[in-house]
Amino acid sequence: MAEFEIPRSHPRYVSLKLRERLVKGFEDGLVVPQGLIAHGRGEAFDYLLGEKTHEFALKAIEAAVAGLIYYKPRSIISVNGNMAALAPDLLVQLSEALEIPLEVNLFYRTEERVRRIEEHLRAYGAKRVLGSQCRRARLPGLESPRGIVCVDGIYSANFVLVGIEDGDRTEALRKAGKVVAAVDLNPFSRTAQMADITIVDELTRALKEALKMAERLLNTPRSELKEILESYDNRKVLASAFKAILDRLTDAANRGVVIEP
Ligand code: PTJ
Repeated sequence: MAEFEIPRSHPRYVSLKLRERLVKGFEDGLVVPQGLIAHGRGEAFDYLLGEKTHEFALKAIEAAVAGLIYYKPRSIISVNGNMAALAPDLLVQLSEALEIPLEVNLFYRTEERVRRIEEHLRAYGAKRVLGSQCRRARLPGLESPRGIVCVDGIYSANFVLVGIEDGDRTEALRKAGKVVAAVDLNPFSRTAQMADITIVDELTRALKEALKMAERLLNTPRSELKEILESYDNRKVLASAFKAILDRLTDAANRGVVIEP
């Protein structure tokens, strides 16, 4: 692809940079073409949400990080092509800060892509990555080869963080008895609806907040982590996400303006 530098002054700089990362990820064999389409759907929902991290997302991020710490050593961060292309640095930082492994787990799985994504994460400093070399098992309820997971990773985990994920797998993980936290900009999606903890936010924004949250929660007593998890109400969080979209649309419908000239 021809080199094109997006000027920092561009009003949509952040969004365009994320697109570039995905396109580069596609060219490097990390991202599938379907991942580019998935990103577009995410962008549309991000517009509706006003492209910011809402209070309801922070609540979900707090619960997700509390869960990752509480369920250690049986927690894991599942990484697909889009996540690896968009936020390799943040994923590695979170994995290192929490001492929780990353597992490359793909919807459109090929061994070559698993290996590439793993190498990509290692190039960003990941020390705990599962994927190509692990002892394998099959997640019940998912057709081959999508259900291939690592025995010492997702298969035996009690808590799984997923992002930009297909609904089928979230459902299969839930059926396998795992607590699932999901990052998904679309609160209507199967993943958003099926997860125990739904972070309705853009992946890179959510991970930045998760890192701050990790710093705060790492030394929190287990009893408090448990309390955060027990008092968390995903229905309420999802309802707030729908309401945020509704309020923004109502305001736009009343005024006909969303960008002040
Ligand atoms: O790398 P693979 O093989 O595992 O495949 C990855 C894709 C993304 C192709 C696969 O998981 C897929 O098809 O996902 P879906 O069913 O299109 O769902 C993706 C969801 O993530 C949609 O609800 C999008 O709105 C949402 N989404 C897209 N980009 C982002 C996002 N959510 C948060 N942050 C984003 N940047």
